[in-house]
Amino acid sequence: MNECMEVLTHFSEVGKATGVEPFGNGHINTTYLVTTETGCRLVLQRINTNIFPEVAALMENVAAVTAHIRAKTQRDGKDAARCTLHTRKTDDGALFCRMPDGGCWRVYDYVVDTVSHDKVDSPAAFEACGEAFGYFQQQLADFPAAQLHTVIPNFHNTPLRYETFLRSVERDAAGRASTVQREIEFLCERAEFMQTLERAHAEGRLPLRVTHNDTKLNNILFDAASGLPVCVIDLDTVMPGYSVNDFGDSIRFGANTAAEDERDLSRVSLDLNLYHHYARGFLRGFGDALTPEERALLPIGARMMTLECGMRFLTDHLDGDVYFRIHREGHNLDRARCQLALLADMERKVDEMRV
Ligand code: ADP
Ligand code: GN1
Ligand code: MG
Repeated sequence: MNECMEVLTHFSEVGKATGVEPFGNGHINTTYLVTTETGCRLVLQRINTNIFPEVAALMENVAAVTAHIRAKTQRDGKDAARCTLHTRKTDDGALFCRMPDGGCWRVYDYVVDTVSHDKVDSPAAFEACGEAFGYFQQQLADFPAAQLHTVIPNFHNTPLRYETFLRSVERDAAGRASTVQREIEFLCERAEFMQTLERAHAEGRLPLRVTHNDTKLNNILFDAASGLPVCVIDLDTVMPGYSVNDFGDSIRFGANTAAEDERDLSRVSLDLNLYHHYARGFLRGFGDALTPEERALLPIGARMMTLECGMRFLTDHLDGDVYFRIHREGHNLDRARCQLALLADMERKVDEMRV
């Protein structure tokens, strides 16, 4: 925590910090909740520079996207105070602070009177979440995509993720490949399916848009009183992408009857009721901007993100847990198995997943 105090001296306008505690359940950055002597709360984050080496570019994206959302919300006459993240500047006027050890830190205002969830509260709340992520895309539909830096190239290019996975199997850095043959085969059998969205894009059926790319339930803040979404957060991966993947990532996390890392696979399945609630909200939030072809591909997006995420977890397990933060031995393998079990259930339910 001393490290945090040291960092905060470069953000002197926030005042004297009286409390710092670890915060949130993200897998990537290191997040702290800071309380100051005036009772103000802030979110202090050490940005994971292994994953985001271009921090200046990343923060330019965040600044541009949040400015766009804030301006639109104000124009629509809605409450702009909590609609998006607000970045505090350093004493030098920068969007982040680089410390002598190379650590890069940023400070956001804590979005007041909000909570985040790792589990869906109710079908209605999940539907509202779909609406919020759909609306997020609608708000960014006229954002000049060329202005965005590509912070992680090919982030949701599933066929390329597959090639990376195969290289990890080959390299077998942690000596684990022989213990996960079943999972490796499961993924290899779906190599053809992995091309679906890239092919649709190449054929002009799936446009590139400015998307969030990490639409997990805990990347949205809900109003503590009403339970309704107020703010989409974790904007690090806002880049050109496919609408259907934003839909899919929310589904694989929120419409799973079990947690993302559930070990008892008999508890893992797609909750079709939640799925359709989310879809309804997403369509409403997106409005007319979503094309009929995109709409038809939404169920593929759900399967694709579940498959890709499972493959990424398994890749990291094979690599020796170098990407996602883990909290126990074999954690990435548990996460991977859970995603693959969820995908298998989705495959059984394809007919019922049409929207
Ligand atoms: P990660 O990339 O590690 O997922 P996030 O930016 O999503 O990091 O932050 C982790 C968690 O911290 C979020 O899931 C949320 O619970 C909480 N959080 C982040 N920023 C804010 C904020 N400005 N106000 C309130 N809570 C926040
Ligand atoms: C990471 O940062 P967080 O925890 O919201 C990851 C997502 C994965 C997700 C799986 C930058 O999201 O892509 O889908 O874990 N973010 C990055 O839970 O890789
Ligand atoms: Mg997050």
